[in-house]
This record gives sequence, structure tokens and C-alpha cells, in this order.
Amino acid sequence: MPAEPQAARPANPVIPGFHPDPSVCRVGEDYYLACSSFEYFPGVPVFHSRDLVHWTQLGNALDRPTQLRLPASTPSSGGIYAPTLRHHDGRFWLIVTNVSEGGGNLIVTATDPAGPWSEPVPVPGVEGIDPDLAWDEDGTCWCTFAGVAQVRIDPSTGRTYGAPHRLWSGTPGAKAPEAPHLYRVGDHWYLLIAEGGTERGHGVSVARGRTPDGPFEPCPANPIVSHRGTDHPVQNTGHADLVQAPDGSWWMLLLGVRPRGGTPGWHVLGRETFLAPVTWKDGWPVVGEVSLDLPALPWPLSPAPAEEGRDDFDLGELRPQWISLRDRPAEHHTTKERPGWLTLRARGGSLDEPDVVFTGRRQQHLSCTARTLIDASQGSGGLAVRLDERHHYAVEVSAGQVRVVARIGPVRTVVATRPVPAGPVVLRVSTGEPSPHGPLTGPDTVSLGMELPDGTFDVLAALDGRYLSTEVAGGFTGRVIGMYVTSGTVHFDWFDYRDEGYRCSGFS
Ligand code: 6LW
Repeated sequence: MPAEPQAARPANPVIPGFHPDPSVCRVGEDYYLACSSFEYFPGVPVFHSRDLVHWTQLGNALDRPTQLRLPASTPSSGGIYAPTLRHHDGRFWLIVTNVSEGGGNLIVTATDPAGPWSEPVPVPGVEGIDPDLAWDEDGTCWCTFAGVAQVRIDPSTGRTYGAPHRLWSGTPGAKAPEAPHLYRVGDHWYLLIAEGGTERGHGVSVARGRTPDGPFEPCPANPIVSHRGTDHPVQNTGHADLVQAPDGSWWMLLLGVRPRGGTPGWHVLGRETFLAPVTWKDGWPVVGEVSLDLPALPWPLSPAPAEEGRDDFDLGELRPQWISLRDRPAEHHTTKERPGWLTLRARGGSLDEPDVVFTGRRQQHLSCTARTLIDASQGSGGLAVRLDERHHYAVEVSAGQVRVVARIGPVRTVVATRPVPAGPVVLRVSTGEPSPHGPLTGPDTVSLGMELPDGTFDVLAALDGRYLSTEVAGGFTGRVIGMYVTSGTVHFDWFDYRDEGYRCSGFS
């Protein structure tokens, strides 16, 4: 058994793990936040907080096949990009892009952000990613999107009026002006954007104007956020949204990554959501440090939500943290067939294929342990650390054997095998610090194996974690640890995930 976890000290990132492109709004004392979800189903996790630090996932805005169909052609890092979440006229409005075949921009609404969310309203007149919705005093709604361009919209029908017009392309020479959000603050409209690309050059810039459709003058201090060219442990800072607290203070939620190891630094958890303080000077927002420590908060923190480390699959439904690849039909993923167990039934082959049946949770801590009790007497399957189809490590049970399989780019290999006696077995993966190796040190080590009857971890393989990092695999997601089936039917009695408590040691 792993050691009991220590109580986690609240810190940045406030929503760790692959939770990028945060969009936030406040209603009274309550904050709500939504993120991107790419090729996973359900899509668009929605969170609630009372203090901007502790966030609890309420659900997912796109949780029915009628709202989200991701065809098998959806590549990893395709699917659902960058939502904007707003509250207007007694309803929550969420606009988001589905970049997969037959997708496009769409709007869903809800009176309760925990759901149900409406069927999607398509927005064919907006062809860019990262759409934003903002209403002016007359009730006119403006949809602003990457580029940066804007068009007037009726968000209840998705109809747009006229052709989109270009608003601002950000700092001359900076690539990818995107992620616009438009706000009225005092006498000005502020257009906040990300630029420089979502990698190490990422940043946040701002412009202001007297009307929501421009013209806009850029802030002389742009970029107002960027860690480009620094050795700060939080990198790629950008794609931000602003929110004002009930006490009048302003805050930014934005994405950042935590690279580790030698050069060039590898981040393995995807892009995570950080909190930073905002003040105003001469009519411009000034952003405090985006760091691994929490900013000083002018209010007491609410109690930390209970950690849902262990799932016994006895709720009848899967908790909202569970995500599956592209869809989750009941014939292939169910907790009803064998109550108290998650049953996965194969429809495709290995983890290398897009139609593999896989259900997992985001790896949210730099160092963690995940365990599951598997009954593979009627099939083959296991426990995987997945970045995408081409980058994953797994410990798998099949025909009386347990084996560790590694897929790195075009190469797939069985790293180790062991006979196992008949009956259920506990599979285990854990991530920890790598052994120091100067500039060649990786971000972490991923150990995979099974538990012996006395609970000790029989490590079949300990593999360099860099191959399950964004810097190697590319893309927009992060690691997901989960259960999968490659043939027949496999049952999982429970899944247990623990933070092992390491903090970021930075990169060089
Ligand atoms: C998103 C863009 C970005 O649409 O990455 O970091 C893209 N910013 O704004 C995918 O998350």
C-alpha cells in the first residue's frame, strides 16, 4: 500500500492537471470555471469555487451524445477547444469550438451550471476558434474570436449579423493572437488576448477602447503576463480570463505548465489553471506574479473539498472526473452489469487505436500512485498512463500473464512480463522523481507493475517519463491515467489515486 497522503497545502495551480484555457465568471459569492477537453468525453469540465482557490467539479457541460459526437477520426488534441463561460440575464452561457469533423462553434446554456445544459445551438457565422460572448448596455451581444475578429450575434439562435470584422492582431510580430475576452470596466472596454503561441513564448496582452467593437489601443506595457525566456518554474503562461470578486478586487485565471528536468524541460500534466492577482494602474490591468505559491488573498479560504481519491464504482454512474476516449456508450462502459465494478467491453484493439475502450482521470500531481483491482478472466486489459495513441505506458493482464507495454512514437514494445495466478490482481503505476542526470535528467520516472499478496509493489518496469510529455508527443492535453480493455470483457472493482506530495523542482 502507498503511504497515507499528506493533507495538500493549497497552492498554485489551483486546478492542477490537464485543465487548460480556463474561463471564469462570478454570480454573487460563487465562481464558476470551464476548461477545454479535446478528444475526451464528456466534454468541458465545469467547476465551482467560493474562494478562487478550492475548485470542485460540478459536471461537464457536454455530457450527452446529442451534445457531443466526436467521430473516430477525431485526432488526439482535436475535439473541444477553449470555452467561454458567462452569466447573463439569469442564465449561464457557454460558447465553445468543436474542431472535429462536422463540428464548429456552438452555444449551450443552463440555469444550473451543474446541468443539465441545453442541446447545442450551432454558430455557423463564426469560423474561428476561442469564441467569447460579451453583452453591451443595450443587450447587444458580441462574439469575438481568435484572429482577433468580432461579429454581432443573437446567442439564443446562433445567428450572426454581417461579416466579422478584424479588431486587433496583438503585438506586431507575435504569432497566434487568440483567446480573446471582452469586458466593460469603468469607461472602457478591455480586449484581453493571448499571443505568442501556447508554448514557451506564450503571453497575455490587452487593449482598450470606448466601444465593444473598437477601435482598441494596445496597453504600453504589453505583454502584461509572460514568462518567456525566464527560468521561472511556471512556464507557457497565457490564455487568461479576468474576474472581479465581491470585494471589488480583480483576479486572473490563466494557463501555465510546470516543466521539469534538464534542457529543454518537459511538462507531463498538460496545461494547468493558475490564479494571479490583478490591480489597476492608469486604467490598465497589472498582473502580479504567477507562481507556485498562492497569491495573498484578502479573504479566508473555504474548507478544502474532500479528496475523491478512491472510487468503488458503486454510484451507478461515473463521477464527472472520469473521461473516456471520444464517447462512452453503455455497451462498452458500465457500472450496472456487475454492481460495484466498472465493466469495460472491447470494441477495438490496443491503446494505439482510436476506438480503444478507455476510461481514466487526469494525472493531477507531479508524483502520484494509481491502483486498480482488475478481473481479466474474460478478456485482456489494464491500467495505462496515456498521453495519446502514440505515447503511453501500460500494465496489462492477459491469459495468465501481466506485462508492461510501452508505446513511444512509432515504436511499441513489451518491456517486461510475469506470470500471474488466476483471479483478480491489483495493478499499480506511480510517478516520482528521476535519478539526477545533469542536463539530461528527465521530468519523472513512471513505475508500472502489480501488487504482491502482502501489498508490496512488484515493479516490472521503471520508465523515463519524458516520453509521456508534451515536449515529446506534442498537442494540447496532458497525462490521463485509466483503465482499458483490449479484448473481451474486463471488470475493475475499484480505482485509487493518491498525491504523493512532491512539489515542482523546476527545470534548467
Ligand atoms: C486554444 C488556444 C490555446 O484554442 O490553445 O493556449 C488552444 N491557447 O487559445 C487549444 O487549447
